[in-house]
Amino acid sequence: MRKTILITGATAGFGLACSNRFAEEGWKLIIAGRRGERLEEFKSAHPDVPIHTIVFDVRDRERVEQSIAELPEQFNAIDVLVNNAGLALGLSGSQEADMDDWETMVDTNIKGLLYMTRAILPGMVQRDQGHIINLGSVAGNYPYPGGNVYGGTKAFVKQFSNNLLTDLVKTRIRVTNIEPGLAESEFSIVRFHGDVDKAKQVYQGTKPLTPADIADIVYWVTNVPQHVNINTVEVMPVCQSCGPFLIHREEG
Ligand code: NDP
Ligand code: 8X3
Repeated sequence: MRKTILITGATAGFGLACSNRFAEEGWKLIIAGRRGERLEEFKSAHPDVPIHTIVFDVRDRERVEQSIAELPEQFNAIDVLVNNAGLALGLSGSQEADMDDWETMVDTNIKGLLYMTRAILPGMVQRDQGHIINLGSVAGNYPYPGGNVYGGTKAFVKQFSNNLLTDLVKTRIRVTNIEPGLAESEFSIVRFHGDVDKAKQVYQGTKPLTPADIADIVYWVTNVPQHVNINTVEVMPVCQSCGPFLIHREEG
């Protein structure tokens, strides 16, 4: 029997790559995002795959709850939830960062992820089956200049994932936090508010991770034996590593 996966942020990047991968593997897909036309394009391109589309903003709690409550019967037993929708906005220091950018990141990366999780978890617990896969980031583990609130939201995702595991220890539900480093998608275009040239520079001279690399990892963690939980996967491209501590020295 086909399993069911719900992927948020399925219109681009990691979410789109996961949609492709799980469609190829014969799963039923629930794909979500704000750009409905992209979801419909995906659905038309995969006529043999059962696909349900949800056009919503994950920040809209009521709409999230309603969309999950109203899932067609064929799709309402979700085996895997991929909490992927998310974004970074800006790379300014905290003293000058835009408060609206900060709020959008908190509302999307933290609150949106919570709305999704809270809407879907009771069904998983009732069936005593399921897997929640969160998209964290290396930014939740290591600081970098300008990472301030984005990194903070991903640190939240990390700790929330750990705490979910403790709440669910008496169930068979699995929780995995995937923490990628440099990966090329629409991520930097969004971070720089549509400045494509600036976004390109982020990847210049590098061989970054691809969305397909992340989809491979998502597929792998869902396919380990049922008694195995991959808690965390931290992954960087070979060209990336951590920097030294910053030390500011006074002149003279
Ligand atoms: P993309 O910008 O390519 O894709 C982001 C997806 O999230 C889009 O499908 C977008 O869909 C969706 N999304 C954003 N905001 C909302 C919202 N408010 N409501 C619903 N959907 C939303 O980025 P990536 O694929 O790279 O990023 C996916 C996740 O991975 C994010 O959580 C990101 O933080 C994380 N990540 C990315 C890394 C990278 O370097 N690329 C590294 C580590 C983690 P739409 O606009 O149609 O709503
Ligand atoms: C995305 C990776 O290094 O741009 O989460 O924060 S990074």
